[in-house]
Parts: sequence; structure tokens; C-alpha cells
Amino acid sequence: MSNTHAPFFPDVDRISYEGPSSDNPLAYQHYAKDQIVLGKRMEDHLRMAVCYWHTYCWDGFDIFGAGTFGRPWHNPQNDRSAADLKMAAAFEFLTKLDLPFYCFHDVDVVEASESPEALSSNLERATENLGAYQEQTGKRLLWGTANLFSHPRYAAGGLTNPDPEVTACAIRQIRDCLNATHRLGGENYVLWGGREGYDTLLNTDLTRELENFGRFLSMVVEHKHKIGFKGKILIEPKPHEPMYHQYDFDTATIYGFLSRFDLLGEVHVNIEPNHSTLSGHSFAHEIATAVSLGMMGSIDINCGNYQNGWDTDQFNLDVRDITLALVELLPSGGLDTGGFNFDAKVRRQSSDLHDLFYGHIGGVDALARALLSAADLIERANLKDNKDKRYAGWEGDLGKTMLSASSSLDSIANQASAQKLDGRHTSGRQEYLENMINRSLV
Ligand code: XLS
Ligand code: CA
Ligand code: CA
Repeated sequence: MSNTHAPFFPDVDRISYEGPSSDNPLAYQHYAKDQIVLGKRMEDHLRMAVCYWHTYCWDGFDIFGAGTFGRPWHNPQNDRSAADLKMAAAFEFLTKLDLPFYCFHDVDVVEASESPEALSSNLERATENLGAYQEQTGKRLLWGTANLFSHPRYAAGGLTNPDPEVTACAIRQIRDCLNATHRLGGENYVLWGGREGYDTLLNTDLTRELENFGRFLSMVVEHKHKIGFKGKILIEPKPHEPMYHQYDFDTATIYGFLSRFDLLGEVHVNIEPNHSTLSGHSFAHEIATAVSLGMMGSIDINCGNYQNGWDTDQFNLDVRDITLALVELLPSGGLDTGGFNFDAKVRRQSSDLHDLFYGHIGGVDALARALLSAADLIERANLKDNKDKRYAGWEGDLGKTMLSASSSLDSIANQASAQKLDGRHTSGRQEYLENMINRSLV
């Protein structure tokens, strides 16, 4: 497929690394993709992706007003020619940013489709075109996903809808999009339960909805194996918005759900900082929980606004916050099939095409700085040694005996009394450790 529509960004060259002293706003100051950090190239650590929906689909509308962007690839009908132009713009932008991956929803890559049949066949055509662009540019698919929340039929959810006819439509979309992701060599398949949850318990059979959800998620996993898809199936935790309550509340909730339906090891998580903070957790907490429970999949990098708490999907420039998350992620081996997908959008007032570049360049450099900072911290601050020392007692006689199979509440209590054990607090050195973070920040 030759990109006959390009260029949409004629005055922007490929963005390259110019170093921290560069004052070129269309250059990377920290992201040097071939630089080796902790034994791996930066590009391979971060595996960054541009998302279709915020970057190419959104025209700047919000609930109070119409679109502000006037993108040259949009038209009011969102017809086939708009879908084709958008795809050309997408691969030009990705190539100019020099990032390896992209992500999409089925409806993002096709024209407006008036029926489920039309969506299936339009997706078929779009998959061919995406494959051709991948071939031509060397870009890869980090993940695909089906949009089960925008069409009015999904007002009460997709896989948890009260009406089986709606759920059947949702399943058809998932089947088609998982097949398309597989054909495109996608590395993961994501399910964000956009409307899997409820607005009021008064009309909701919570027991039935969760049972149906578990049953149909098992079918997604069965289908993945049937077609030989080697990527990971990922659920994306989010506590609320658009629904009052969403079943995939946070990573720990999903762990309980997967364990109930015997899906542990088959389904992992796609963690988003903005969703982490919405659920009352830090980004680092969600990463640490996923690593600890063996559920780490991928990351949708963004952040919310600290004052209003909504899902504002901003580019995350908070190097310290990302560093704290990477300190949890990197020692576990880092991302495997996952990556950092920019699920972030420029503000509605940022209506120039250049703003799309500024947004992503800032996000990329923040990730690169956080990677360098986390690597320095891990190497210099001996965080592992510090933790090992703090928990050393559990490797000694007392700790081992207490945890042995023959121990009981009585045996431990009796030992405490016989040996007159009188445990004392030792410092956790929190301020010392927090200072180490600030000293490592690049
Ligand atoms: C919305 C979600 C969504 C998913 C993909 O809050 O972040 O964008 O990542 O459906
Ligand atoms: Ca997301
Ligand atoms: Ca979000």
C-alpha cells in the first residue's frame, strides 16, 4: 500500500535524539533509542505505541462543545475516504515520531458502519490495509481491542448486558477483532470493560452479570488458543467512568475474578496511571500488585489532573511518579509482550498539528528520563539490599520455624513466651530512601 495521501505533516522531519542541551522542541532530549540501559536498548525497554483513538480519531469535541481540531483527514460523514486518510496520517505520524508500535479499536480504523455486518466487512478491509502499512513502514501492532462502549446498544454493557442479543453482538466484535489482531501479528489483545458494571444496583443482577462475564471471558481465552494467537489477553482495570461502578475495579479485584473463573495465568492486566489514581491507588501500587501476582501485561501511559480527579488522559510528564513505577517493574524483567501505549490526548485548545508532536515528544522524553532515573536508583541505592536487610529475620531460625508446616498459633505463642521475645521496631528509613529517588532523577 503506497502512502499516496501523505504528507499530512510536511514541515516535520523524523524526530531524533539531540541530547539534553537541545532547544529544538521537535527533538528528543532524553530518548536515545539505541542507548543501552541495564543491558537493554531503550527502545526495547519502553516499546512505545501511539494510540489511534485520541491521536487520530478525536476531533476535540467534549460534552459542552463541538470539535476544535479540524484534522485534514476527518470529514463529517466519517466515510471510507476519511478512514483511508486517517490511516495514512497514522503511519506518517508514527514514522516521524520514530516509535515502533500502535494500538487501535476496531471502530477507530474503519468508516462509520451502519450494521454489525458492515463493521465486520469494513474491519476485514482495514486489516488488509493496516497489514500493508505495517509491511511498508516496519511498524508493529502492540494491541487491538473491540469498542464495546460507544454504540448505543452497549449502554448497559457488552459481555454483561441484560440482553443476550446485545452480548452476541459484543462477542462477534471481539471474535473479529481478536482475529484481526492475530493476522496483524499483534502482541496483545485488550479488553477494557468500558460499560461492564452498573449505574444502579436497583436494575442490576450483579450475580448473573459477573457469572456471564466469567463464562464469556473463558471463551475469549479458548478462541485465542484455537486460532493460535501467541500474544497476551489483557484486562484493563478502571473503577468507574463511564459507569458508576465497573467490575474491573483494580488489579487486585481482577485477580479475585480470574481466580474464581480459573483464568489465572491466561489473562494479564493493562495498567493505566489515570485509572490507578481513580481507584485510590498510585501507579506504582498497581504495577507492584500486578508484578507480585504474576499478572503484569502492558501499560497505558498517561495521568489525570491532581485537582479534579477525572480520567483526563493527559501526557504524563511526572518523571518521579513514572520512576517509582519502573522501580517496581524493572527488577521483575520489565515488559514482555507489553509496552507503553500513549493513551493520552492533547488538550482541546491545542488544535495545531504540531501540538500532537509536542504531546508525544514530552511523553516519550518523560519515559526515557524515568528509565534512566530508575536504572540509576536500582544500581546505586541498593533498594533490594535494603529490603533484604529489613526482612532478614524471616530467613533466620525464628522466622523459618514460625513458617514451617509444623507450626501453630500455640507453638509460636509458647515460643514467644518461653524465650521472652520482646520485638522492637527498627527504622524503615523512608526519608533516606525518598532522598535517594530525588538524587537519581535525571
Ligand atoms: C478508557 C480506556 C480505553 C482503553 C481502550 O478509559 O483507557 O481507552 O484503553 O478501550
Ligand atoms: Ca487505557
Ligand atoms: Ca483513561
